[in-house]
Amino acid sequence: MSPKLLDPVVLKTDFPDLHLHASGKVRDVYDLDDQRLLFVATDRISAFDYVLATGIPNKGRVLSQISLFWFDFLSDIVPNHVITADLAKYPPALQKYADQLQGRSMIVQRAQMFPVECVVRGYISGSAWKEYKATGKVCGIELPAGLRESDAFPEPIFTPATKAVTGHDENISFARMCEILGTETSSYLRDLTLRIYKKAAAYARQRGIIIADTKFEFGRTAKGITLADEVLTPDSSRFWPADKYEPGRPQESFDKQYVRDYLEQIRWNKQPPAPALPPEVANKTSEKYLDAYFQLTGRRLDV
Ligand code: Q0N
Repeated sequence: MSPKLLDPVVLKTDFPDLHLHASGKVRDVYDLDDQRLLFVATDRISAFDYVLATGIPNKGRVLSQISLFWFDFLSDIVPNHVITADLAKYPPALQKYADQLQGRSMIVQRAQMFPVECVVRGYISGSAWKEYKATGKVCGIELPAGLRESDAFPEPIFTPATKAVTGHDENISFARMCEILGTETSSYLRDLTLRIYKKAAAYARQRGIIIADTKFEFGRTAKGITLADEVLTPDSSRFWPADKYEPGRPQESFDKQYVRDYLEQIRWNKQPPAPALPPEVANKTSEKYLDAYFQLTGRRLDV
């Protein structure tokens, strides 16, 4: 048996002849031509709002493959921006970057992105729980009294948000969304978001994962309103292990719990620079991502 070579962790992509179009905490998007972008998921991980100094082996690959799974699963409801994730079909000029791109990238259709994030919540958690405790409402939506932290809402709720100048998400009312995008587009995006969430959450629940909430980004392409960005990953959603679900308290994160526990244990002040993770924590977390992929899809990601 030949020893398996360790996968290099991709923290920074390095494509000297490509122009960076947009970059986030975890993903980098490059311009290809007037129709297409190259979308790359790195192994970066954020916790408590900061990108940590250490990457998680294979995280970018797992998140890409989870997204691709959902794009396909949802393709009867909504068109998506994926052109191909098959490296052999990438332009010749990208072939020299095969090591960086393999399994963690896609070529996507350029879309006219809507400047509103379509957030849907099936369970009350995080900022929504704080707001409900204080006001009885979530993003202006009246809710029944007596909900406990992490309870399911009677029906999933649509709570749109915009990217504030700070880079933080700012919740907006549906009425405000209608001022930005118009009533027709907003109603369409809301209904589509709820349909997508319900179909995906029912599937995941059968497979032992609760998708407590998630965020979609849509744009307009020749195919009409198109699902873009990454979808229904542990980075864009709260995934909870169903077998440990217990309302009345915050739930463990499927993927980041070891990371958060470690950062609390070392009493990081949550100010930059963000610390590095010990290899055991990074490797354990890597396993959690691989487990999530297997639990959702029934497929093993060979790494
Ligand atoms: C795009 N963003 C914001 C990745 C996600 N298909 C598209 N067409 C045009 N623009 C975009 C997409 C997509 N997806 C969306 N940036 C570019 C979200 N980004 C932030 C960085 O990480």
